[in-house]
Amino acid sequence: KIEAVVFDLDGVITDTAHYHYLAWKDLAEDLGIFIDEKFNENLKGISRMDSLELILKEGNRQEDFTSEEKEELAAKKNSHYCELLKQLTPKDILPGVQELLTAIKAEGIPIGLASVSKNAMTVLNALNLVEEFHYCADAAKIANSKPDPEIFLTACEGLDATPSMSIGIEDASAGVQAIKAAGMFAVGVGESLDEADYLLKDTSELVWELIKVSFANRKN
Ligand code: G16
Ligand code: MG
Repeated sequence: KIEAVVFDLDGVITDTAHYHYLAWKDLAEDLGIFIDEKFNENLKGISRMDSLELILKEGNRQEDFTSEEKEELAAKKNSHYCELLKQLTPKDILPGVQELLTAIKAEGIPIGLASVSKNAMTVLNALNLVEEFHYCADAAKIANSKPDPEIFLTACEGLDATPSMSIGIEDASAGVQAIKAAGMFAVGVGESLDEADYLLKDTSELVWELIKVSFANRKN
């Protein structure tokens, strides 16, 4: 029996990945660094400070700032991101997600959240989805961002679920790697997620009956 389903937030439940991108792109441009959507793939599932480091590295500017200045840059990106989040409403829940949550809930299977975003609860609130989750791992208490399994293992623990009997859903390569490293079954949504056990093009393909079949037929 499936013991838990753990969701990533950005890019799976709603497209805040795009807002993160816009906010980083703006900050990077102020620093004379240019990033595109392809580069942004590397930032998905990566913590705020680690994302900033990757951007500075891209512009060869890693040594140009003190850690205090880096904190300020990260804070600036975050306030822009929070500004963009104000537009978010339940209409921004991606296709298929509400139906999936309802189907899982109907079977009494615990639902968890594994987002390394410190804004995760703000996002869930704006989408009116807080009640759907039995446990949300607290990003502030996580030492290692994805691809480390820590956040998925924390979510399983919080749901009292065995990782090998649990499913994780991700849109980012680092996230799929984190799910696999946790010993869970990985559902990948999007492109270039070869490590996923079950790969879907977009969230509208997240059909619970089909996910259950692929989990039952898993090899290990
Ligand atoms: C998300 C995003 C990342 C973002 C991180 C930290 O992770 O995918 O791009 O850098 O959260 O977000 P914040 O700056 O809001 O703390 P996840 O795990 O939800 O994909
Ligand atoms: Mg994501």
